[in-house]
Amino acid sequence: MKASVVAVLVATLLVETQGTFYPGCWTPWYDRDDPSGTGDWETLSDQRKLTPRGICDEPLDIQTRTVQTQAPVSSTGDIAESDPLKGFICENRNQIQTKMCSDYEVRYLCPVEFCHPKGCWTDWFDRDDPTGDGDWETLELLIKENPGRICKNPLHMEVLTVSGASVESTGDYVEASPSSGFICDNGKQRDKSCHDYKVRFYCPEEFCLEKGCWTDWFDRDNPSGTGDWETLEDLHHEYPGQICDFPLKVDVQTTAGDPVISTGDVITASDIYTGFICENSNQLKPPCYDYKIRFFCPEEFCKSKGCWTDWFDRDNPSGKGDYETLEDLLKEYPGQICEFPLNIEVETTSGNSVSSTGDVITVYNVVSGFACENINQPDKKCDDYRVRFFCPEDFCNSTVVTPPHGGNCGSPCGGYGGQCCKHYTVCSDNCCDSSGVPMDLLHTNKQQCP
Ligand SMILES: [Ca+2]
Ligand SMILES: [Ca+2]
Ligand SMILES: [Ca+2]
Ligand SMILES: [Ca+2]
Repeated sequence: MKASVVAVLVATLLVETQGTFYPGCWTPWYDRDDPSGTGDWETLSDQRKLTPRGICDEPLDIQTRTVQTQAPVSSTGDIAESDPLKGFICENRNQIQTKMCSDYEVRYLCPVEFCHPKGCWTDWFDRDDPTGDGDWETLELLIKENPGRICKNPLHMEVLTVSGASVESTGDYVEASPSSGFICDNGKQRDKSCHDYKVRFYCPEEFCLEKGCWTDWFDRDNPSGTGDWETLEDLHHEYPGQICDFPLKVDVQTTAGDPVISTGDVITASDIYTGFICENSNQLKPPCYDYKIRFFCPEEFCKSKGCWTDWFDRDNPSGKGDYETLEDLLKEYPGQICEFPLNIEVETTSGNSVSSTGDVITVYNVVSGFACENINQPDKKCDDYRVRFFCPEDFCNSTVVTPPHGGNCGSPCGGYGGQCCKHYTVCSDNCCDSSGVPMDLLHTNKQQCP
């Protein structure tokens, strides 16, 4: 029997609706209309005109509730019709007792092909070779050896040979599941030998949200026309490559930096599928405020936008161990490493992989950096490692301008022995060493900005 790797790749987004589980996902709640005219017209076709990326062509189900109290239609006594393919309509003329419909919002259940789950793929991992008992790429060992880089509860996994071929093509008998990882046991093969495989995992939203990045703020529209339209579709068009296809979170403020709720504007849409829409016609006091928007994108996107630092080797394992922590490195190499790296890479100073040394690693993640402690090793001695970090784009684009600039850093520079220079990462004057590298970003005078 051959274990089916395909099976673990099938998306398993199950949504419960009326006691039945469907593979799919609910859209955000939409409230397009008010009942003040002829009724509350929350039709699918009208909503899709506003938010084409936000709803599938043929929803499987629809849910409706009042905007104010989030109560079902049955609780208001309104006579209304609702259909997943048509949307929701409550006409005032059909109401006998109330004369006017309540204000409703709707959401739709879309099929799984439409859903863009808010998870993310890890890097590919290949910790083992099939030379011993087989190729053991188990989740437990991978997490232990790559702390912070794989979630504890992956939703899916993918397996390929290290050269990129499918498992099916090798004919190997393998065991694979997202909860335990991958094993190819040489003893279970007809020819007593496995191929060498690599694996990656699909992790849930919470894990990805720790690892993504915010885009810049965008403000493409003004409310002078029909409203302020900061839709994802328009923004993708106007700023190609600057926003991921499927953002994980959205953040909106007025261009003055105030929260949306402070304006009192009635917002048509503000979600990861649509972006942001404020229509002047929906406001008691038009026009809408002018808003700006930014998106939180998955790590994969962020990684395509940054740069690797140099390799750093600040410590030797001669004391308690080899401590290449981010905190120490930031102190010793100010301006050369970003404060919030997106990725970390570690190897021995002679260029070998961490897994090849067999050392038990204490710390290995983008937040804390790397540490190997001698006491944890069977031979009581760590190898000597070096680290580098992957930094966000704004850090990579920053330039250090060396003097002549002089004199705006104030007194701290004298005290720290440096000279004044300008560092665009923080948009401020810094005390720099002779090569123009800021000595310590804490000792800055933020008065001067280009
Ligand atoms: Ca409504
Ligand atoms: Ca392998
Ligand atoms: Ca705007
Ligand atoms: Ca070292």
